[in-house]
Order: sequence, then structure tokens, then C-alpha cells
Amino acid sequence: MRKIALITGITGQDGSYLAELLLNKGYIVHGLKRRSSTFNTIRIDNIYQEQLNSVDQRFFLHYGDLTDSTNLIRLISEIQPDEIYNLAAQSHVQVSFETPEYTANADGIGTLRLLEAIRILKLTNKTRFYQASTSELYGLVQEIPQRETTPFYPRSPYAAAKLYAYWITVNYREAYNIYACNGILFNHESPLRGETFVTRKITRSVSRIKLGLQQSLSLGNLDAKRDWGHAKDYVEAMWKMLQQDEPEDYVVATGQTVAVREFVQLAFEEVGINIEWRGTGIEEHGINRDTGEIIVKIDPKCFRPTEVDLLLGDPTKAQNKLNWKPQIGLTQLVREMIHADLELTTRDLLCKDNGFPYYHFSE
Ligand code: NDP
Ligand code: GDR
Repeated sequence: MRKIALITGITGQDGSYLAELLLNKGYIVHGLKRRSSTFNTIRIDNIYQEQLNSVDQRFFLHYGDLTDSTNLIRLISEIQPDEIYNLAAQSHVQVSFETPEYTANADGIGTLRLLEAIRILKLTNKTRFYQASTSELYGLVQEIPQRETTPFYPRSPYAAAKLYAYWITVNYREAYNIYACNGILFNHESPLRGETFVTRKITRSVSRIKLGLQQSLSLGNLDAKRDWGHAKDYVEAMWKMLQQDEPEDYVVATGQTVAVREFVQLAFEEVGINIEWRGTGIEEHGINRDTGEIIVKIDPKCFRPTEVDLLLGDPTKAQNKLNWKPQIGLTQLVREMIHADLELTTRDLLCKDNGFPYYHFSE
């Protein structure tokens, strides 16, 4: 019998990598997608097309939303999933300061709605549940490195909503014996990363600066440190968490941390540009050593009301119990992202030179 999985957030970065992983493992994959006035399935269109032409169709998309209980209950009742991966969320930390109530509803109560659906539908012995928890829970530094036992101290509406989701997942595991796990994942990136997250903003801009479509890159806090891994490695850990004898919570991280500033340098190095930093605070800027042009500026709008200064995860438990180890290091990650973005920018350039509309990026 093939296993059946339901992925919420299938149109996002992790959803697309996870869908591919599960299909390769022989699963039947159902995904929840939101209705949108523009296409939002770009990351999974290749999977959809491939499956459409296949005699063995195992990929199905359904309209839905984490804020809509009746929709979730109906879908779960129809799909009868063996595994639910709850990846859907308003996932942008800075945006959560602008939309705190919606973020709490989707990211916090949305998780409760799924767990309640499992309970209402009497699937507690059948359906395993993965919750996309986050290193943002650690927030204000309490311990370095951060591990499963490190106290949480959320620093944004996003993190506070995810804190509720974390604990309600633990509670449903303890109260109703649901096989439910929190993956406390540290930042993970890829060429499919949303373009407003800092790594992708950097690689997209660096490729455009290199090819002459943009003059400079504007950023906020360059001193924030993150433990950055590759999304492809991290979805493997999600799956492994749901294949154990007992449900537990796991930190998933590389065990290394670098500042945003270093990520910027690595990205410019990859396209052969040497950057030199000048000035301090919001006067700081990066110049191209060869041309003297300013290529990085500080934009006060990009700072957050409260920041998470330092994230560094200890993945020992995942290594020991899940036999999980990241395969892709930071240099390789940056290289992959830069080369994918150089390709996109080359396409934009071709469009521009031939008078066709092309992708505009706000600097
Ligand atoms: P993305 O922002 O790329 O994807 C989020 C997904 O959630 C999208 O498919 C989005 O749909 C969907 N979504 C948003 N709101 C709703 C809603 N109300 N109802 C249904 N679907 C919704 O995130 P990632 O793939 O990077 O992350 C996946 C999950 O992991 C998120 O929960 C995130 O918070 C968490 N996480 C991510 C980390 C990371 O570094 N990437 C680290 C730790 C945790 P649409 O495409 O229509 O916008
Ligand atoms: P984060 O990721 O907040 O860690 O959340 P993001 O890439 O947005 O920020 C990382 C750090 O970079 C600093 N920064 C900037 N960030 C953005 N987006 N844009 C800028 O211009 C900029 N300049 C500096 C930020 O201040 C921050 O310190 C991500 C999301 O995927 C969450 O959903 C997830 O839970 C966590 O990672 C783990």
C-alpha cells in the first residue's frame, strides 16, 4: 500500500522540495494551495506537469487555507492521510510585525485546526503530524548553541505564533497520543527561497549587479548571525522524524553560523567582485574594490523592531537518532543560488534588450 501524505504550504520553498522527496519515495502526495489572483504554483509546476503525463498519477492539489477549519476537516476526511506535514505559514518575520493578528491566526491557530481535525475525524491512531517549528523560537539568546532543551524567548509576532503551534503540538501528542513532532529547523535556503528573505535578496541582487541590471543592494542589519543550511537536506529530516518508533522534537541545523555581512561577501566573491566595507552603523556601505562604486547600502526600513541576533543550532540529537547530517555546506549553497540567479538575470537581460517586459526588482 502506498503511503498518503498531505502537505500544507506545498507551493512554498520547503513544500516543493518535500513533495519531490515523497513522490520519489512512492507516496501519494496531496497539497493544499491557496486561491490567488496570480499564479502561485511556479515552484511545483514541473512536478504537476510530470505527473499529468504519467499513467501513475500520485500528485493532487486542493484549494484550502489554514484559517478555514471546515475546509481542512473536509479535505482531511476525504484524503485520510497517513502523514500531514504542516508547512503552511505567513513565514516572513518582518511582515509579521505588520500583520500580527493574521500571522497568529494562520501560524498559531492554523496548527490547532489541523490537530483538531485529526481528533474530530478519529485519525489519532493513523495520521502522523509534522509541525514546521523554527529557530526563531529561541529569539533572545539564552544559550549557545541552541538545542532541544534551550528555553524559548520569541522576538516577533511570527515567533510568538509559532510558540503556540509548538506547544499545542506537544500537548496533542501528550493528551491524545497523536504521533506529532516539532522540527525546530534553523534557516534553510535554496534557489527556490522567496525573494524577500535575505539570502535570496542578496543572490538575486548580486547577479543583477554583476550583469548591470541593478546598481546596489540595500540591506538592514548586517550583524545578524544565522545558521544557514540547504532546504533539500532539511526536508529529508522532516520525513525521517515521522518514520521513528516514538514521536519527538528535533533541532535541525548545520552547527555553523555566519553574519549577513559574510553571506554578502561570499555572494559577491562568487561573481568575482571584491567588496570593501566602509563606515559604521547606518552609514556603513560596501564598495566594489575595483571600481569604487557603492554596491551595498544600509536601509533603515529593513531593520526590525526586535531582532534575533544570533542563531547557532546543535543538531546532535538529529544526527544520533535520525542519522541525519547536512550534505550541502554554505559555500556550495551560495554557489548554487548565485548560479541559478545569474541564469534568471540573463533571461531578464535578454527580455530587456529585445523590448519585452522583464522582472523588475525594487532596490
Ligand atoms: P514559504 O514562505 O516559502 O512558504 C509558505 C507556504 O505557506 C506557501 O505555500 C504559502 O502559500 C503557504 N501559506 C501561507 N499562508 C497560508 C494560509 N493561511 N493557508 C494556507 N497556506 C498558506 O516558507 P518555507 O517553505 O521557507 O517554510 C515552510 C515552513 O517552515 C513555514 O511554516 C516556515 O514558517 C517554517 N520554517 C521555515 C524555515 C526556513 O528557513 N525556510 C526555518 C524554520 C521554519 P503561497 O505560496 O500562496 O504564499
Ligand atoms: P529570518 O530570515 O528572519 O531569520 O526568518 P530573513 O532572511 O528574513 O532574515 C535573516 C536576517 O537577515 C537580516 N536582514 C534582512 N532580512 C531581510 N529579509 N531583508 C533584508 O533586507 C535584511 N537585511 C538584514 C534580518 O534582520 C535577519 O536578522 C527565516 C524565515 O524563513 C522564518 O520563517 C524561519 O522561521 C526562520 O528563518 C528560521
